Amino acid sequence: EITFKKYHSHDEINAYLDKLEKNYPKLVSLETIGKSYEGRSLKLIKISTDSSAGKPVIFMDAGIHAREWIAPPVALYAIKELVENEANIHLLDKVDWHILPVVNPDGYEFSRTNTLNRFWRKTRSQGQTCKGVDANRNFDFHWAETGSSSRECLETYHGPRPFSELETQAVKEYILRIKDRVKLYLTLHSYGKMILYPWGYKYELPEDHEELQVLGDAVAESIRRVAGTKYAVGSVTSILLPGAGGSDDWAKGGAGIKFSYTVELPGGGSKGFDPPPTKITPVVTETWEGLKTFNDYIAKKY
Ligand code: 0X9
Ligand code: ZN
Repeated sequence: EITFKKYHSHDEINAYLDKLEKNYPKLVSLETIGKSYEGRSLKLIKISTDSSAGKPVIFMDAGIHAREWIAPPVALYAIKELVENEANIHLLDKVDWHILPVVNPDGYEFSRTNTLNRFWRKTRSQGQTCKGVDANRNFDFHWAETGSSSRECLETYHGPRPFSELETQAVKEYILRIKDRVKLYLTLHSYGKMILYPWGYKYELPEDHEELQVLGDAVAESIRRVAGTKYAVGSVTSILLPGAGGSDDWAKGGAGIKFSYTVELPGGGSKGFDPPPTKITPVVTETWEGLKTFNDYIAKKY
């Protein structure tokens, strides 16, 4: 059972998804979209009130970066609210949600096993001299350009080739399979209290940046109303730093999904990536308000 009072293991997270599929067979179906390098199942949950209708899909993932532990609980809270809270069933009238709560389970588990490993970011695949690729530099859209590294021991190593990682391949293959239905791509990271849209590989803005900004601003406002948490909204390069090969850029530029956002959740703890378990509930509940605003917009538009 997911409690939001502690950070759960990948096995506990997958067991929760299994339980939902068993208890809510009409609403939930699971698909293992691939295996991680170390063989863990990448379980994706599809939440739909009518899976034969081909409704617009909101695809959301979390846990691309191992140490960003606050991100999977935000995905799990959305899952819990959509599936277990009857008052939210209307959110699914017009859209389906497809959620992968842990993209990089090997890194996540590695960061949990030993305090020395707590701030691991990358996957755990074996290179020539070091382990791990930055999965968020491994997507094939302007891959290996600015803000990524070709040195395999560095934190932003883009990998030996685009989609070298099983985990990024799995996300790519799944999204491409249903790409005409995916109207919104969301990826949860920490930390920074930012809602970011493409591009991350260059300073120019996409031609539809005004609409991306409007929706991002509405989401930030919904979050702010809960407890005053203030998010910044803008393109990656206008408010953060360039980083090519990210999943957000690929979703928009590679898969053609107009609405693509990286959400940088609030930080906490000693280095920002390690908020204490008491922060989980306030973060997941305020973020859920923002996610509902994304839902409303997509439900209205498509
Ligand atoms: O650098 C990243 O991958 C993300 N920040 S984090 O601190 N969570 O590592 C930001 C990703 C923004 N998007 C792109 N760079 N494409
Ligand atoms: Zn991240």
